[in-house]
Formats: sequence, C-alpha cells, structure tokens
Amino acid sequence: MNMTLRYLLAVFGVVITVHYVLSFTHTDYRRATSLNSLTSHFKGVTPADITPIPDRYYPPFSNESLTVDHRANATFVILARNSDIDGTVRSIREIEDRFNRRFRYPYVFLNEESFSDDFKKRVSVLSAAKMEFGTIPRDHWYQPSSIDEKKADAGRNRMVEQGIIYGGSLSYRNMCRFNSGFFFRHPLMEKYRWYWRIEPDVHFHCDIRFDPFAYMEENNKVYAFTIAMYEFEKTIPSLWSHVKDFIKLHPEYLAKDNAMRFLSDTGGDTYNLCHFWSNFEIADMSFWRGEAYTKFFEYLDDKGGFYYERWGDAPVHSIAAALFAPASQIQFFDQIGYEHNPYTHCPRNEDTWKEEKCTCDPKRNFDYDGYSCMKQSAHSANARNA
Ligand SMILES: Nc1nc2c(ncn2[C@@H]2O[C@H](COP(=O)(O)OP(=O)(O)O)[C@@H](O)[C@H]2O)c(=O)[nH]1
Ligand SMILES: [Mg+2]
Repeated sequence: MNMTLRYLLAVFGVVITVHYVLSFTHTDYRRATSLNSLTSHFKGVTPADITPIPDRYYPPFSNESLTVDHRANATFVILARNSDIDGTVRSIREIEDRFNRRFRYPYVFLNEESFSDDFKKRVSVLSAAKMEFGTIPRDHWYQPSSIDEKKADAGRNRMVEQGIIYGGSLSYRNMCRFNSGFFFRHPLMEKYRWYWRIEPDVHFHCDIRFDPFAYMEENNKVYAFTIAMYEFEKTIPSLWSHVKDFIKLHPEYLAKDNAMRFLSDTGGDTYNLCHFWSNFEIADMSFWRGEAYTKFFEYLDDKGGFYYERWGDAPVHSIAAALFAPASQIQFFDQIGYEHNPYTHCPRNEDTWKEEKCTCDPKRNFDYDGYSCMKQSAHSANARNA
C-alpha cells in the first residue's frame, strides 16, 4: 500500500470513529445526522418538516424527581363535565406517566357546573402537581341574549336534517364558543401564559422527556399542533366570508409571512378547510389575549355563527394563528405521539419512536391519511431557520 492510500484510510478511520462516538454520546448529533433527518430536507413541501429538539430541552432527572428550575409559566387545562370523570382520569394518568411526573406542571379543570367531590377526589390522587377546579362564569358559557333563538333553532334543525355531527347540540356550541374566546380569560387561567389543552379519553403514546413549553418560549413559538385536518364545510358555511371582511377592516393584524397558504389554495379567496385539531393545543395565551385575536373573536361572536351555524374552536383558533402570527411561530411536534379517537399522530422520526418507547403503530399515522392537512401544514410549521 502506498503512503497516500495509507494516509487516506487513516483519515477515513478517524472520521468514522468520531462519528460513532458523537452519535453515541450526543442525541442532537445523532438526530441531525440520521438518515431520516438528512433525507427530510429533500422531500420538498410534504409533509411538515420535523424540527429536532435540542438536548438542552431534555433535562436530566434523578429518581424521577424534578431537577430543572426553568419551568415555563404554564398549566394544563381540561374542560370536562362531572360525567367525564373516567376518561379524564385515564388522560391524566397517561400524561403523568409520559411527561408530567417529571415536570409537575399544574392543572386547571373547568366546568360550567361545580365539580363534584368525587371528581376532585379521583383526579387529585393522580399527580403531585397543583390542581385547581373552576366554575365558568355564566356569560362565558351560555348562549348570549343577542342571539336570535328562532334563527339558532332553525340552524340546529337544519344541521340535524343534514346529519351533521353535534348538529342539534346547544351544549356543544357553548363549548366551542367558550374554547374559542373565553377559557384563557377564566380567573384561574389568568396567572398563566402557556397552556396545554387535554381532553378526556385521549392518549399520549410516547415518553415526552423534553419540555415543550420551554422549547416554545425560547424559540418564540405561539401555537403547537400534532394533527391537522379538514373541517366539515357545513358547520362553517359563512365563516370564511366573515374572516375576509375582518381582514379588510383590519389589514394591520395580518402578520408578515403568515401561513395563509395553509388555509387557502387560492391566495385567500376561498378556505380549503384545513385546521389544527384543537383537542391538542400547546399555545401562548398572550396571543389569544392580544388585540388582534380579541378583536377577531368579538367580530365573529357578533356575527352569531357559533350558534346559527356550528363554528368550531379549531377553525377559529387555526385561522387566527395562521393569519396573525408568522408561519415560523407555528410549531408541529412530531415528537408527541397523540391520539384522540379516531386519529393518531405517531412520530415519523424512527429514532424518536424507539427512544421514547411509543405504543402507536407508525403505519397508522394520520399524517399520511388523505384527510390530513399535513401537506398544507408544511407551509406553516417549523420554518427551517427557527
Ligand atoms: N363542562 C363541559 N364540558 C364539555 C361539554 N361538552 C364538551 N365538553 C368538553 O369539551 C371538550 C370537547 O368535547 P368532546 O365531546 O370531546 O368533543 P369532540 O372532541 O369534538 O368530539 C372535552 O374536553 C369535553 O369534556 C359540556 O357541556 N360541559
Ligand atoms: Mg373530544
């Protein structure tokens, strides 16, 4: 073997050794150089990019106890009825096991009626974190007197005839309006900036060893999702025209580099029905409490569509996040395996799926479903320079 060849082999050997040592000792490095993340840069715009979470968001733990002191000003929020107790217990058990036994973020439970002693007792044994139970002020929940009840009743009947899910339900409409415009104004929520919305009977399929709140705060994110899909058009027939009117009235609220392309395939003329599935949300309440969203919600509420039609909090939140925040502030968390019947987001990154001991089947990941809006969400989530 001549000298040059020997020299080249020696250099090659050193590079390979360093690569393996770094892969073994540095999670960040392994993620950044794994085939999955290298190829993802060449996949074009579908589906949404996966941003690796740097190691510093994975705090070390000893004996499962909290060893970090930079927790965000954040809480879980769970809207539930007393009759939702069994599903609520199951959801909390899972988020505790997968995440919160390490982080101990507090919980706020909200209900338009007072929570029963049995409800409080059964959830309180599940976590060492603080739990608070709030009753929702009447005017934050019930149909306002400004709504024409005859028209609302006719709207409900029409939707029942059309076979629309929850079409005839008044309580569902109260819930959607509350989640759109009021949960972040509840006195128990006022002291917090960040929230993670959880519903009864959802599933967290993977360990979540990083702190999504800290990640979002430090990376200037506003809204995070795991599942994006199409809305039933018949529940929001007039919503988009009101959105367009509002934008004409208040063009100053449109963010530069917003995610209109997630919402519209026609430059804003028509709504493509894509929205983030809001039963999972991690977000910054200062966005909802800010001027743009406050005016937006008041404008929509005044149109009465929460009752005359059946506007969901998912399209309302999603449209606002996509238009009033830059696309780079919307975060897709591939790392969080999440299920709300009937759909599951299972991490696409195989390293995550393995390391976080996921129970979901990657083959049944909703991201790849024709009904998913992941294609469009590539336009909104995780700008590469974030
Ligand atoms: N307190 C209360 N919570 C409700 C009511 N209706 C729905 N919820 C809660 O609102 C959330 C969404 O309701 P859900 O029935 O899961 O709607 P879906 O996910 O759209 O099918 C869940 O957290 C429910 O527990 C209600 O009338 N009162
Ligand atoms: Mg639900």
